Amino acid sequence: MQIISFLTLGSLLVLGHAHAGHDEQMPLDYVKFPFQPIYRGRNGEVTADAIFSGITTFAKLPWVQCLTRDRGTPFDIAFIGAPFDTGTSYRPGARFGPAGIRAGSRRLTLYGGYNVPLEVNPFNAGLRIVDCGDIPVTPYDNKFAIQQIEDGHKALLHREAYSPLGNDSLTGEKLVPISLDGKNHPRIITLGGDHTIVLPLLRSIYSTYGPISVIHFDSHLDTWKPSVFGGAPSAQAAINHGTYFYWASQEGLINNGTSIHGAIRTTLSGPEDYENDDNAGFKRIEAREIDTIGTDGIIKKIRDTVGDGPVYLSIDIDSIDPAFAPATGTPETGGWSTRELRTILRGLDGLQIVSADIVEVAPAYDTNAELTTMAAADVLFEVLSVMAKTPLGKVVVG
Ligand SMILES: *[C@@H]1O[C@H](CO)[C@@H](O)[C@H](O)[C@H]1NC(C)=O
Ligand SMILES: *[C@@H]1O[C@H](CO)[C@@H](O)[C@H](O)[C@H]1NC(C)=O
Ligand SMILES: [Mn+2]
Repeated sequence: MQIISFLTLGSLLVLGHAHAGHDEQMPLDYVKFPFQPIYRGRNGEVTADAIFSGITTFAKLPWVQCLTRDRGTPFDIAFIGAPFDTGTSYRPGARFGPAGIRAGSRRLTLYGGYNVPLEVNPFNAGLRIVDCGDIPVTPYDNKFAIQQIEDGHKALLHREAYSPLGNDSLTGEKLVPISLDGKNHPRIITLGGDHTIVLPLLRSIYSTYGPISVIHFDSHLDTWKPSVFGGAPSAQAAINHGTYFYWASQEGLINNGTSIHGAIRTTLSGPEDYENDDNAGFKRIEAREIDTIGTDGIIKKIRDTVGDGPVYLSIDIDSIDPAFAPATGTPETGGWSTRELRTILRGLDGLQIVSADIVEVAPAYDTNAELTTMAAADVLFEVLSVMAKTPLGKVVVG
């Protein structure tokens, strides 16, 4: 097997071997990061699989059918799509977000994937990282779809991680899991979908970690009461991409006072929207604060708010200015640059980020240059890097 001598990646090699019986199933053996020697050239040189060829998964990671035939295959971090966009108030189209983000992510490993400022290669950090494809989501019935998303996410999250929990990277002391059941669960990165999906995702997170602190990058609050946002002509209409945090707060899924929004710049129905947001348990960072306190100040505010506990990270692509990420459901000018958001995300290094998502990517409104889907993929590269650096566990004191 000539592949072996050219692969330096232990963890993915293990994955390939674990599936020796599935050789006919192309992606598992076919997708091997970084440069995938498919065949030897005339002079014995190795030709890499080009990043623009083949089947597109996130960052060309191995495709594992986690919800169906490969449900026994463990992993440490999984990407999964939730192609739902019938909770959208303005531009629809985020159902194509998972496919678009995957297309925008193809180049992530072109040079190997080493993250210079974070000093880590998340693809080569000893973790098994996979793309699970998409959760099947009906476009005909929101209630049913929201349940599908919760069930699909739980089916992945409730498993145990592939790699044993190691030792604390700073102190070297043994780590214990932070989950309610004391098990070491994998981390899930969900590709939306409109922001409504975060309600079922938080229900899943709650089932594993209890009430969670949320870091939410968005130009909008998304804690609106249904009577304010959408008018709520029916119980189902009351659950949409501007109200899901209201419901999450009502259901007790979110820690009160240790959650925070970043990049807020929406207009309001009135100042009382902020009172309502306070009641939902959130602190706020306005987009314009970047001009006064800078990225360092924003990072400090976030870290001071969420502390050392488990945190869920939800990124609306509209936190980035539409100059950099135009393809989204409800664009707002005056946002952060892609560079600024990436810097802020790197500033979350060391936090216990249990899972994350990126939402509201609607590729139909993108430029031909894939500005938005590329930004979404690069943002997730920072999230993945931060996750790869920090094991999900705590040191037991005493
Ligand atoms: C963790 O630390 C223990 C000693 O406390 C050591 O025996 C073990 O090998 C370490 N594990 C890793 C993965 O470094
Ligand atoms: C959160 O705490 C604030 C301040 O103590 C309180 O006014 C609010 O009702 C709480 N919200 C929830 C959802 O418990
Ligand atoms: Mn949002």
